[in-house]
Amino acid sequence: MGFFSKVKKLWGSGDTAAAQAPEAAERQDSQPAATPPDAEPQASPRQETPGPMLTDEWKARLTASLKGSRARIAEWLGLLLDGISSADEALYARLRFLFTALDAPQEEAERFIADFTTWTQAMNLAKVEDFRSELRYRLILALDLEEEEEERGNIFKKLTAGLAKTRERMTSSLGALFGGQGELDDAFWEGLEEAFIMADMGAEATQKLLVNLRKRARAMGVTQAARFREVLGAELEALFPLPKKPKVETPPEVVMMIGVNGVGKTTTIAKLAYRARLQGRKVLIAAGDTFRAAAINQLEVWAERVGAGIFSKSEGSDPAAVAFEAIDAAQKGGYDLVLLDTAGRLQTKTNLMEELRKIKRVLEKKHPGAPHKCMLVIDATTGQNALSQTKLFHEAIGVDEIVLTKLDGTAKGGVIVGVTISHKLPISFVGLGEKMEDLRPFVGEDFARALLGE
Ligand SMILES: Nc1nc2c(ncn2[C@@H]2O[C@H](COP(=O)(O)OP(=O)(O)O)[C@@H](O)[C@H]2O)c(=O)[nH]1
Ligand SMILES: [Mg+2]
Repeated sequence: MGFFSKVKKLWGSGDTAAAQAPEAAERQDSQPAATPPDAEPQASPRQETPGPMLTDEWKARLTASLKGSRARIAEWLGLLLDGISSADEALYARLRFLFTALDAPQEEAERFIADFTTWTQAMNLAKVEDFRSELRYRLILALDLEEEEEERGNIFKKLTAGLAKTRERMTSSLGALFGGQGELDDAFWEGLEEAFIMADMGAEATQKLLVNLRKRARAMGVTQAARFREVLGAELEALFPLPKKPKVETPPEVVMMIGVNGVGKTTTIAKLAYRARLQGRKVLIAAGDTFRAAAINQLEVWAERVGAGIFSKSEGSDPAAVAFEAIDAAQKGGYDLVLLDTAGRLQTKTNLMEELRKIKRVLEKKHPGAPHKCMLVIDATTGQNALSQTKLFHEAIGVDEIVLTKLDGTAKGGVIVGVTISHKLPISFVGLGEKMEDLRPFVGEDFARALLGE
């Protein structure tokens, strides 16, 4: 689902009606009744800025590109930003033209633009080079393009770049193994074991992986080291379970974020809230980390920036009470999604686990089905610690999904394989940087390809 309650997808449909110019597309509620069906897409004259930035030639080029056989976000973005130097009326007029061409309801188009304006101002993104990727990500989510070929390629590139160090560490040893002419003998398996341990997969997961690889090699009839790469690739691609889509009988959907301090819980909440908002959902963030006033404050700032509601109580309040009251507020306010932040002080391990269990119980009682997801955030740079944290939280609370942050630039990305093998938990998102756009859905197959290199 995208930001717009209605958009006409002109690209890639292959149907002839859609292959007509969007000018001829049927107009519905978003257009005044008096608009002739063959009129050009127009925003209301009050908002239109004609002139050099919105020429007929430019309109024709964008329109032609929209009618292409696939979504070409880079091309659309290039056209939108061509000759534009800052986030100003000229850019908004072009965005209006784009949204009108796609038949997006005018009110929602204006909301998108207002939202973007607020963001660029709050984040001080005055110049095109500062906000280009931000605008791209917003359009991707708003128009539901994340699964499209071009964007998948873009995420894959980021993932590959993020995994460069892990890949180096792993493939330098694997390269020697796979490059050999020998059989899959004891020396080969020992070398493999060492490479996995080096990549932070953990001892237990390494043993399980080796057993699976022996089976797979037999099944695939691979006996030579030179062909083992195929075996490993296939094993990794098949490894990752998909996250389940939770059934939400009555809204709001409630997601509880857990994990130790510093792994990226709060910023991940901001990123998830931002995504959900740009997919058209109404989001409430609940400040369940009441241990420090600064944590509450940090969340309030994020909520404001990403356009989410915030529910918070004073420092030192009972986090279970925050959870309870936040659900009340969400039900009354018609929210679709509640993201609950929690504390992560591991110094007081038993207290923390007790506190989290209590929050979970309160949620279950207050709102049947909640928490619909318990998401554990782990930090890839901590390597083996991420493995032990997963064990601890999963055993004490029950984890549904994992978000792996800070995968950008770490050499310990192999931990993801270890966590998956040891706990069989799905990884729903990976953090590839500090920007909002750097939290992306995890695709196991892409991860495997990025890790092994192509
Ligand atoms: N490089 C990078 N930094 C991240 C990522 N996710 C979070 N961070 C940073 O990690 C730090 C701690 O994040 P925070 O959300 O406060 O952690 P919390 O204590 O778990 O709530 C912040 O500086 C974030 O910007 C990521 O995917 N990549
Ligand atoms: Mg925090």
